[in-house]
Amino acid sequence: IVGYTKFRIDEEKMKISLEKTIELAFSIQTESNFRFENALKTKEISLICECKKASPSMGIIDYNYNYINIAREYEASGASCISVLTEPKWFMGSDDHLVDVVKNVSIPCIRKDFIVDEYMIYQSKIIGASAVLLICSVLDKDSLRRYLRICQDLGLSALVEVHTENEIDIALEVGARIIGVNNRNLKDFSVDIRTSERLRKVVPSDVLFVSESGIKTESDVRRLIEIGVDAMLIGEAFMKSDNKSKLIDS
Ligand code: IGP
Repeated sequence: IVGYTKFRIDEEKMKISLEKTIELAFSIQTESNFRFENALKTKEISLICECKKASPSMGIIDYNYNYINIAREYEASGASCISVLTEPKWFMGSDDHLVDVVKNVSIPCIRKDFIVDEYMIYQSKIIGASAVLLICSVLDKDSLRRYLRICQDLGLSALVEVHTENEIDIALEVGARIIGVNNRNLKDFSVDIRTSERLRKVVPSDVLFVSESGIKTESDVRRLIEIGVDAMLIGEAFMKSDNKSKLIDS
């Protein structure tokens, strides 16, 4: 996925240069900065609800993918933020999905993609994202630090995704303010919610702790509340449900 994304972005760069993209990103006036982080701080426990048509582990999840209606339903049900997959090949997402969702809801949206080039951070700002995902296992420490700096300068929040203690150390060292523990092992797609339980203690309380992936049952949610997560990022369970608002309410 990373290799393909690099190739994809190189092609996009040929259409609009990095210099132009940077210029455009900084020229955009947003009403407020770091909306994603602020939204997560408003509630004791926040929900980040995801719009995702397909995934490498599941294949197509929603054949009738109406991301605008889904996002509206998430907002109406009390979601704090919306995550929109923009990766085109494995998740069948698109930057346009994010643009449309941002136009149709008033809560902050995170661009869910594999950021492997600073170009993508500027793009994210331009298409209206309030946050981006930075995955520790695909970025070296220096890139992570550099990308966080760019996010900071643009007023974008960064959800720094980790899966191990060691990655948390790196995330904290480079100054992450929001850490997302992925319960899914990206190497073999196995999911274990105990990953969040184990890593909760390692993240200091002044850094936001998001538990991501594989959250499906009421007992999963209860457990995560008990261990004191700040937010949960849920995709599949909501995407598969015909009554998202009822599920979110419960
Ligand atoms: C959502 P789930 O199991 O509820 O659908 O997971 C989210 O955590 C997952 O989509 C995700 C993801 C990612 C997708 C987590 N990290 C990185 C793409 C890239």
